[in-house]
Amino acid sequence: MRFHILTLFPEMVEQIFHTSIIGRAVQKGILQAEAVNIRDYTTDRHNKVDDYPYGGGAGMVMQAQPVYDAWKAIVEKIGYQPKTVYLTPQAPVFCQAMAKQYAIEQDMILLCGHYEGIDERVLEEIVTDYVSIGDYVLTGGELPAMVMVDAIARMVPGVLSNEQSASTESLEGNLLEYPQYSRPEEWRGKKVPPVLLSGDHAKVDAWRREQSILRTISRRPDLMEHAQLTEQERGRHLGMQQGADLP
Ligand code: 6GU
Repeated sequence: MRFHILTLFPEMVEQIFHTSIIGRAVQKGILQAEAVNIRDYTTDRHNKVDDYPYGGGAGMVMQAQPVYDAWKAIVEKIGYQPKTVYLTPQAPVFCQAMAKQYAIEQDMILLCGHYEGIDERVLEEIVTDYVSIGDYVLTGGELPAMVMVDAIARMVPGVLSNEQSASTESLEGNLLEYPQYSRPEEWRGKKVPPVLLSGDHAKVDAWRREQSILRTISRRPDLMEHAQLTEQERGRHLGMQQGADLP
């Protein structure tokens, strides 16, 4: 998969292409990633990429021309129009299911805005998907783009080692992960749950499953509505989720 990040601050996003798991996947050729500097495409003689908003108001707006031409250059290079995501808080919130979906794309363009946003006309022309990473405001789309690249990249086959991908994941089936323990067996008087030392794999699995459910109920009750539970599990835990002492 190839990521193309349209940004005014390429140095901000380039680090993740060289670091850790994503960096290794780039080296192995499973992933490609490039940051395209929107400013390289301005036709303004002073290299300007923004201007005052029509109608007045605070801040500056990124102009359509450099964004469009930078996008067009990518499209011409790869020979088709890939999914083009504009990172904005005015959009549906990114989630694991979306990460899995995007991971099947051959190419993806991520458009990072700054200032008060980007001229609406170029967005209408090039953007296929609007995505936010949560209900708070950031100064630009670069951090959100990096969040998306990381979450999507690790879903691309071959990026994670077998060992890593085999590990049960938080949010699989909309449940949080169970707690983990490592040596020593006792630390500050706190013991590792005995079942984990029992060597009984079926029991360990059952305990972990139960912990996942309990943790989701207590930390992220909003996920329970979509959690993939068996009828038995639902029956066992339903009372905990809603007021247990209703008549
Ligand atoms: Cl995607 N962009 C910006 N600028 N702020 C955000 C965001 C995106 N998601 C949450 N806040």
